[in-house]
Amino acid sequence: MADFQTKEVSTDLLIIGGGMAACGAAVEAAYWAKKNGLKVTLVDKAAVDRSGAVAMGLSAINQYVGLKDGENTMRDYLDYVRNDLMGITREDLVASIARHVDSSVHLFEKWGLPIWTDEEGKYVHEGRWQLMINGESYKVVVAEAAKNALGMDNIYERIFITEPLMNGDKCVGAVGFSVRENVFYVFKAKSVLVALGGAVHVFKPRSSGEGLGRAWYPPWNSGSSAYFTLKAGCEMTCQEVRFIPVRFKDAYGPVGAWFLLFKSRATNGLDENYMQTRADELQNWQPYGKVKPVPANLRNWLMLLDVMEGKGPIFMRTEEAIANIADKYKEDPKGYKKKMKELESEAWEDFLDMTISQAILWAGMNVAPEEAKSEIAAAEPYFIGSHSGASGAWVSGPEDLQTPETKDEYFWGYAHMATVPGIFCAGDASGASSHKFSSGSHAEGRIAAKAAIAYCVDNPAEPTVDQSVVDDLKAKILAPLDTFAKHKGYSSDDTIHPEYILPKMFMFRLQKIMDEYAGGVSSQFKTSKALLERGLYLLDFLREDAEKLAAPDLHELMRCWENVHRMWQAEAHIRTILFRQETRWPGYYFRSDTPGMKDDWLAFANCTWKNGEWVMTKRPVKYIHESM
Ligand code: SFD
Ligand code: AMP
Repeated sequence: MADFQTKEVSTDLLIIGGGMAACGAAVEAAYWAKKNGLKVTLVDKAAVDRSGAVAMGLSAINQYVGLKDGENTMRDYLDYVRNDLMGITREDLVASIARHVDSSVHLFEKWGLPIWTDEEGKYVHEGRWQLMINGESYKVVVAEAAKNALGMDNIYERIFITEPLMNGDKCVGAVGFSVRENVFYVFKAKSVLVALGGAVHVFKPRSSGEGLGRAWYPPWNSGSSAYFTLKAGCEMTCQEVRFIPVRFKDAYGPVGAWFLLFKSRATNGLDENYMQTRADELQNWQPYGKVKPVPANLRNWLMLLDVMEGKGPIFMRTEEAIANIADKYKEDPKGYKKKMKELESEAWEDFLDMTISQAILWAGMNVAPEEAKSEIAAAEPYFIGSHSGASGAWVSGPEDLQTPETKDEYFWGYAHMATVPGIFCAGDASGASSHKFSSGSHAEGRIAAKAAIAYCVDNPAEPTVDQSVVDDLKAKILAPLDTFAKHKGYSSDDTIHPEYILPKMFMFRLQKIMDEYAGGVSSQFKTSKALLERGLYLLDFLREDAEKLAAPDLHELMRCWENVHRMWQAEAHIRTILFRQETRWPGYYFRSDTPGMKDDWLAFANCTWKNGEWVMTKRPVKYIHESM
């Protein structure tokens, strides 16, 4: 530790994370900061050009509401999100994002992102809310605008944000370390915008052995948003609402384009369509069982019922879907050939744009999607507030979207500010506002950044930092390097040691606990009070051993803290599933001791970590005007 320098950076607004939400925040904050003579600083653990979930690119923009185009009303979108989340949603937040998201999409287009258009120049939709893009360079395009807005002098890359910097109850910045050089960073700020993404690898993944590490959501998003906000004392929401996506098996290629654009079916090993053969099951989950589209977790559930009865494997009928579209051109052999080529290249581009490994797996297995069906499966659980999960911090809605009934519950001054003053959250970091995806996360970053700058203007006092707090944090954060240095060489294999635990082994233990007790893949997503309590008991031992994490180098030091962050996400999850005495999202998790939905649980399950204790709070679900 002796050769570790400390660098201090003072700023007004600190944006932590460099993904979609952070890039949106950067663009908006730069504008308002300039007007007010304020400084904005952004810190990312990676390089903004290719960091976060959109690193590989995307093939669709999944939130485009089309409000001005008159395609949809706000109520249409609010109903869609409410139904997909089985009623648990903050409509004020969803509306706040939805009314700005189209403008983010128009900015992307202006900055150079190719959005598909038809002969009339209209956007090509994948589904009602989704637009097709040539999105291999999506993140580069969005990052360029953020970099231009802030200037590279205000962007710190490859710094892993480890802990909030607190002065009593007040957040005065963040600390972290460079993953390339021996430098410990202290960022002092009047306001912090948290956009550190979701959490992957909290649960044991399906991939193992040579495929280990492959996941749908990015493994480098390791629960830092949840950790940061929990440790800062923010109230959290929907920590039980994990997301389990159905994905092409083993390389996790997304299914949206196949279900929506190509209008494919999925069938089981007996060629049955579980959405038809299991339709009666939807009666058990009313009123959400009757809505269209069927909520994502219920679609999963019908499929899982087949799998649990041994009726797998489940296949995406790519060959059938392509044939159905091409059939319309059968009369004209030349046109048919051309269409087939077009469909074939669209099928491959979908993966080449956002999940290259799926295209590689197809190539490696000689898959021609126009000839053969491909296997799909429910992935392991992820924590993601921006897709069809909802976990994140509990944030204030904007004032103008409140009703007299919601105002006292959902509004406390600045839009998208957490319950700790000065901390703002966006994208995966903010909860109960699902279905924002890449575009909505960007829009939420913009909304939160504008509010955060207003907060800085209203609260101009310089942050007061207690040096002893910084010294303690530095010692704690760098300790794994010392632990390794002190004990290495004692055992014949440095990965197995009586005095310390390496981050990978630590992660395996965490994943095993979550998989077996909290309803992971191996438990068919089933759990119960008894299992969850046993999981918490085992997590206690893991937390004790976190003190013995060891790191041979800076990269492994990052791995140590990533896994501590995951562990906190895990505990928030288990505690909140325990707190909610029902099963509301059966295709995400099923509590065998409380198998159905209960009316008195049409409510938010929130948690706060305060003075070393977990405080659980039930908060009411209140929708905003039906006329919106
Ligand atoms: O089809 C630290 N997503 C999709 N969105 C769409 O709009 N269309 C799609 O087609 C989408 N699909 C999809 C998607 C994601 C992935 C991985 C695939 C396919 C394969 C979802 C969006 O990508 C997602 O909603 C947004 O990106 C969320 O934005 P944000 O900002 O909340 O998260 P981020 O972009 O991952 O950025 C996180 C940032 O934090 C950094 N970071 N920095 C410092 N210190 C730490 N401790 C940090 N921890 C993390 C990261 O480096 C990153 O910069 S489809 O499948 O649905
Ligand atoms: P995915 O590729 O599964 O992440 O989905 C991309 C988008 O399509 C998201 O907005 C999903 O909610 C939506 N989607 C995926 N599959 C279906 C389906 N079968 N029915 C309706 N919407 C879907």
